[in-house]
Amino acid sequence: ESASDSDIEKRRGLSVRGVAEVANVVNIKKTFNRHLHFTLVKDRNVATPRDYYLSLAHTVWDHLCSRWIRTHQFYYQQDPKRVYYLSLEFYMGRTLTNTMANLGLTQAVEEALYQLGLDLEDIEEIEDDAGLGNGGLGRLAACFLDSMATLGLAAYGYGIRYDYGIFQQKIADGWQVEEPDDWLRFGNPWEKARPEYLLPISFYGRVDVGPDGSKRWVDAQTVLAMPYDTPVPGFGNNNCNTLRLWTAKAPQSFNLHSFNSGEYISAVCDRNQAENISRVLYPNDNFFEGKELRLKQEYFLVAATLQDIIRRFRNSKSYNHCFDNFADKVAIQLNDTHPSLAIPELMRIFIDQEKLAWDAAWSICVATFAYTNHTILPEALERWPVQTLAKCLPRHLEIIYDINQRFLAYVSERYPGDMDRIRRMSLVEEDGCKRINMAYLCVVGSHAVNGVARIHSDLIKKHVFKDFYELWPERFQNKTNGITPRRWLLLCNPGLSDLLSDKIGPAWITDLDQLRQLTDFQDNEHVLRELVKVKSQAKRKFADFVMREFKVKIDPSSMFDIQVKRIHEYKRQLLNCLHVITLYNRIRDNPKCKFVPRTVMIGGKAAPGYHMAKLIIKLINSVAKVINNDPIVGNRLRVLFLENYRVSLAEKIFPAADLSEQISTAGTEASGTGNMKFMLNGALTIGTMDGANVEMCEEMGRENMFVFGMSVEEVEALSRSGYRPADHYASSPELRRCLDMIRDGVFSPPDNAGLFRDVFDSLVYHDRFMLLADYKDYIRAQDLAAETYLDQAKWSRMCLLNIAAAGKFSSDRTISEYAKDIWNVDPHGIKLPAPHESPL
Ligand code: T68
Repeated sequence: ESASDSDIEKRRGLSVRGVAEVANVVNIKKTFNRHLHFTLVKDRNVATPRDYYLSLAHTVWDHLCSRWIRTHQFYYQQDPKRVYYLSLEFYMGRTLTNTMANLGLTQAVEEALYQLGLDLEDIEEIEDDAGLGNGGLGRLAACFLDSMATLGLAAYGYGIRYDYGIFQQKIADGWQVEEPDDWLRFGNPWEKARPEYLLPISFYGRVDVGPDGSKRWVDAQTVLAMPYDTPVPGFGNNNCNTLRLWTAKAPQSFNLHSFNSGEYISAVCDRNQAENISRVLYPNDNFFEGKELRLKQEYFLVAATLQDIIRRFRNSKSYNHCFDNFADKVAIQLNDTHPSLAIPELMRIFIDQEKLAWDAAWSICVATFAYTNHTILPEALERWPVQTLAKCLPRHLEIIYDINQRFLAYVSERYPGDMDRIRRMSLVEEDGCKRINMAYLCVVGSHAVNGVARIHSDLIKKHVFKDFYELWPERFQNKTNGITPRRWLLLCNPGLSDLLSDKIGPAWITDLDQLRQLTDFQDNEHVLRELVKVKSQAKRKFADFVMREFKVKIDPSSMFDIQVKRIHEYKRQLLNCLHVITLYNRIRDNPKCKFVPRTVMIGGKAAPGYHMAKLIIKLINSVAKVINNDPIVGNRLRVLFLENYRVSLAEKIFPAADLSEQISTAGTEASGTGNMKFMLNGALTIGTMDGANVEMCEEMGRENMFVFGMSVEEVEALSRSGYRPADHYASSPELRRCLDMIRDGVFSPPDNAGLFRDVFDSLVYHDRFMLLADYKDYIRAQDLAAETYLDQAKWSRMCLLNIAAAGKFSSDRTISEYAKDIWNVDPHGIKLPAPHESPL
């Protein structure tokens, strides 16, 4: 129709995907062909889809290089304060589409490939995710890099270049099976190795005391750290920061004794030992595993990074041959306690190597470091056994003891005679096996400590760090998490992006608060219909994908009810299951009843050693099998486990979602960030008053969210008064029936009727996360969601108001707050000239 033609024209004019200028298109085609010939050494007859992907990646890379070099020249000249984001995880996902979007190349590339007879979307699908993270914590680091580059901060990400990222999840007979994620198999076109900048890292050995009492770490073994740099382009500002990832290399001298004693072959083979440090990401989320290899990874990152930071400081213009102004020029953010050894390591460098006095060194450290806490679950807190530290890092253990001694002296000065307080606040836990509480070390060694959503920041002040908050209230802050609107709207949802830019202009991309303008359209039927159309298209597209990829047919007109996140008892995927079984029973009891068709999709990885999480996956698949094959159900209810949930699959899911499940027990999910991605893409939330849900609800208004369940205060009160899940089992017939079905083998394989007994027992006799207490209110909220879904006008209006209220959850806002309140840096905000425009 003609109206939509002019719509398309109008949107082209507004397009934020760059302009397909003829000159650009010609240039891109030329470069693409040149890379196919000279870099891949292929012609069009023998080129594989991967060759096309790599040619395109190299073409786009060429557009990054000048911007990357010039950004770092600019930082050298201006010498702003540098921000270092230290993280054991950077969950980056794919890079091609993001780079094109941030460089404004998308349109030109699309056109160039079209002229070459190739399809951009097919090519994009070739790229493997960089899965160097578990979930929220690692993805947050990736969103922060995008925002720091877009805001023009002189910021660096520092992490480990794992050979194997988060495992690939396969489902076999309903069970999770892990496969290694060999993501570097075909090479990585987005990194530049820097083998010329190797740094030595020490392990083991002992502490030597000099005649003057000075300490030295001696007889240590050495492993080398080799940096690989990945460019991090900002959106539309010609800025390009660096993510530096370290890989472990054995030094030439490694195992020299064996070489010389004729054990040549086994000595060469043993080099692997050293290089295993960066082999594989530990696949636990919200769980501490005290393995020596993990400790070595943590120290490896920290030691390599601090050498690099100090080298850069020494080479900078403001270096006065001392460290007095170090903290004015360097901010180091610790992403959870995983890089917490940075605190004793910087002290070791200052004292043992630079010969600073303790007090001078300590004030610089505290002024430099800041720490972000991501969880209050006790099993996730890092408490390293003193023995492990003594063996791997003897000098650091001594320094930690020294820190503790001075700290406790200060505490007893402030609270004379309060011995219990001193015991509680000690960095060294004495009960049972002696351990160091790394979170306490971070609080003592940082000038700022933050939680990741308001409710979480309040809880850490009340519980985990109560004594520390009393001592230093000024250290404690909140920084509510955010997500980058570039990846999580512009790039993953072009249909919605175009609609938004059409209605309110494209400024939302770097100023997400602009979305508030949408409120003006809340009663505009035309706009609401367009919104419904965009959602339906995304749902059809996802249904096609599910058909192709999983060979499962789903109905795009049913409500897409989705829970995607790591599988964990506190996230309560089992509560979702109980709802699904409840719906199933209602259909079976009353096959003629009015029913809002639903497709319930659940996805996520279980940590390989987490037995209950793996059993939950098996249960979901078993429930799906029974329901999907029951002819009485027909297409009213479908259940689907989404295999191998990861960043690139998430990008397909959020645009297609109607209902977002955010159902953790109040007080357990520090923030959540998936919740924000659903909201930004126009899904409605069914959720508890937990994590960032609280603030989402506040932004959109309670009438626009399906809120249910106990509040934190109610959870705490119930715990105190003694929670008895069996009472709920006894008193609610609908709930009891679901649980009995799980116990009695309705979903079990024929040869193993008792398979889900542990699930039943865990819920009815323990129920640590109080699912049974929240069941009834959850079902009420689900029924309300279904009823609302029937009223399309109302539902779409709520969607619009959700999107309109999502501005706060931009990681640009989060990073601006870190910059101002923690790092004391100014986003330079200026746009650098493009390489062809002018010299710096
Ligand atoms: C998550 N934490 C929080 N941890 O659970 C989530 N843990 O609420 C929050 O939104 C997110 O952090 C960002 O702040 C994690 O993802 C881990 O992945 C993890 C990894 C290793 C060890 C412990």
